[in-house]
Amino acid sequence: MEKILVIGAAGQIGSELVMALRKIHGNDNVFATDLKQAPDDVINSGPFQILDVMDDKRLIHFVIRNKITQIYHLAAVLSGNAEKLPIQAWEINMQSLMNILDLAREVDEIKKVFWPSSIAVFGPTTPRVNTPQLTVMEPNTVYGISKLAGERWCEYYNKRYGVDVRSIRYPGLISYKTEAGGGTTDYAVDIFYEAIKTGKYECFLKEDTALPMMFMDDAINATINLMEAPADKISTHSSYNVGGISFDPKQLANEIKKHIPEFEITYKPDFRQPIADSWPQSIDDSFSQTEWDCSAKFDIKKLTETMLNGVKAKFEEK
Ligand code: NAD
Ligand code: AKB
Repeated sequence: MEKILVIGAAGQIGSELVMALRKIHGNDNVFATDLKQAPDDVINSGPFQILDVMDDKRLIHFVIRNKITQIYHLAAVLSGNAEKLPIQAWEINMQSLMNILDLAREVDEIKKVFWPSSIAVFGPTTPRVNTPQLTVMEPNTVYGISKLAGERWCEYYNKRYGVDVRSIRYPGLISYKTEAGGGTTDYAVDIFYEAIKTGKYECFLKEDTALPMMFMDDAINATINLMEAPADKISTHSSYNVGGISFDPKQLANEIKKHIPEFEITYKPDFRQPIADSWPQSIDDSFSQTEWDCSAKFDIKKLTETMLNGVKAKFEEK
């Protein structure tokens, strides 16, 4: 029986991943942890504890006491927030990963680790359309640099110490359960809240800034598929490309207008525009697809409908 630790369980991905893992492995076998309180369903359906991933001593005690066999390490400072405090972001993103990799090396019971990378590993010199798995990688954001360095460390710990660490370069993730965590792709979440609340949205990216995106359900399925794939199918322990869908703010606004015809969008690019301009517009995940299933079911139409209904229901609950 697996005993799973999720670090960053109060965040955008963690809050949904914990619930999906509890359905598969049983509520009591999935330990949710974060620096802050998680949503009610996470706290009420199984174990939840405040735990700082930077505190390696408490972390190792927690892992041994609860006989943890798998770790999903999701805590990080995302691209937009990282540019505001680059050195602190580097410290958190790198040291937390090193704590987890060392733990997995030292504790025999830990059989698998999941750590997410990002499309931010690519940079302005990378081919931006259908970006392949192997290509030029010269990220120019502190977040992207930390993710690229993290990928190299994951591969190193796999080759040198046999740690079975698996990773996805997530595109921008879109969901309504928990707020997005300070990234460059967050406009594609915020836009739905403002569309419903005020009928207007001022976008911090230009209208034609295409980026790869994915609805959360598809991201969770891809993550679980990767973690459940047999070890002999998994050739890559740095990180895998995952494509999702690609659109720009104008296309998303037009999709929203099909449901809210009076919706208005304006554009006021800020410091996140150059970050977005340095990232791919679309991702080629054909290599990943040969080893495990990372296909997306949500297109822009289904994603828009689901987000509008989900955000509306959230406002009605309040
Ligand atoms: P998030 O900011 O919503 O959640 C991160 C969580 O980690 C937060 O709840 C935060 O409180 C927690 N955390 C921060 N420092 C911590 C610490 N020291 N100890 C314990 N917990 C701590 O982020 P997210 O969107 O859920 O992203 C999770 C991971 O996925 C990150 O590594 C991120 O880089 C990666 N990722 C996310 C996206 C996306 O679009 N959401 C895309 C690519 C990669
Ligand atoms: C961000 O915008 O920082 C994240 C990501 C793509 O890694 N959503």
